[in-house]
Amino acid sequence: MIVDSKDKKKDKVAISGESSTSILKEVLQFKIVYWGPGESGKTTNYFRLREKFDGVKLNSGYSIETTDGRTLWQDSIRLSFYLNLKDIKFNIITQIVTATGQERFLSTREYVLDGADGVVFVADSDPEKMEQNKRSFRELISFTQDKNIPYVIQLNKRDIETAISLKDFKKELGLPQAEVYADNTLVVYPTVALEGDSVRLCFEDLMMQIIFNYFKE
Ligand SMILES: Nc1nc2c(ncn2[C@@H]2O[C@H](COP(=O)(O)OP(=O)(O)OP(=O)(O)O)[C@@H](O)[C@H]2O)c(=O)[nH]1
Ligand SMILES: [Mg+2]
Repeated sequence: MIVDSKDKKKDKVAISGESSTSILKEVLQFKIVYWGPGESGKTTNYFRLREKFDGVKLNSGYSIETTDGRTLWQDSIRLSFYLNLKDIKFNIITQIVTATGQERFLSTREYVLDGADGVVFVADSDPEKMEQNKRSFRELISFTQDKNIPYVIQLNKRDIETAISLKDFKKELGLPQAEVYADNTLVVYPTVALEGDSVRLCFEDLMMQIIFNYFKE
């Protein structure tokens, strides 16, 4: 779990927004991309994370939109965390980027994915958006399959009345019906990005996978 400087009580966890007295060994830079169909809630995730990690942000971030509130190019922000492994301190700089879900911007989407260390796939709970969910998921897999990039799947808008069941969603996307994988991460993260529910959990679990991947290599 990642904690920012306001969350000092959770110090036993590995990552924090606070510098400690141990010697800084290395600065690691990662990039996380929020990917998914148009209007599934990627920019909303971005705004909630920006609020939740207010204490550790390195810049104020930007959000480039069309006049109707759709992402034209991307949203981006950089956050700084510290990871203490034994007596070695790592400064982890994470850039969060959201891709536009608009169909007509396929080429910019691929560009945004360039250099990604991890992806949050944001799907929409609206059953009428299932085809878009599937298309976007296939697109993501086709761009990432050779690169072994970790990703987590978020099923957003769990608050809507007609929300698809988790079971049906997993079936449609060809995912295992189990709730968790062996490493305890969820197969699907149900979220209400509008309220900020589980947005941080989803982000932190992906960060842990990215860090684990980094040290494994
Ligand atoms: N009911 C509900 N609405 C949500 C939720 N998350 C986002 N929305 C709404 O969905 C709409 C689209 O949200 P955005 O965050 O702009 O979606 P996006 O994925 O960035 O869209 P593009 O950039 O156009 O691909 C907005 O009206 C949000 O308020 C949620 O959890 N529940
Ligand atoms: Mg957007």
